[in-house]
Amino acid sequence: MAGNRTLTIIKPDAFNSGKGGQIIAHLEKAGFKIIATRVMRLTESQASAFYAVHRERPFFAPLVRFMTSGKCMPVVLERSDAVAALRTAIGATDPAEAEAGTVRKLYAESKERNAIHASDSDENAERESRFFFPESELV
Ligand code: FUP
Repeated sequence: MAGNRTLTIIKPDAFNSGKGGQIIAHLEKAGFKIIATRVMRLTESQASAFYAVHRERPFFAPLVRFMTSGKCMPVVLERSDAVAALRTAIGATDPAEAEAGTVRKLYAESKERNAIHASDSDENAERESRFFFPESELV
């Protein structure tokens, strides 16, 4: 993937309120190309595995509950400097602290229900992309 791909998830709050298309359009305008996508409802075991790094944190159980509360939309995106560019495009974890015009400022309800996930490193982008998509869909 070497720096030009990342993984986003349009989370259940945004997807279920019909914001998925607008968020994809926002990301395409920011220069991202869609490589792979699907619509799915995470199981508790999938959400727990995806967020395993946070399992000791007090927000882990509510996070897993939220992420399994409805359908979501994982998307592999391609652009130069993809990880950093997507983190900039989505804004801070808490929409109250996010820059104007970012996805979270525009679409997130709260720090807990914050509309979108973005990988935080090239290594995690690759791991998270493989979590959702077979190799054959990532060519
Ligand atoms: P981010 O990389 O911006 O998605 O943020 P983190 O990796 O720190 O957190 C992952 C998810 O855990 C957030 F998107 C929302 C949730 N979270 C909380 O619910 N409360 C917190 O205090 C921090 C994170």
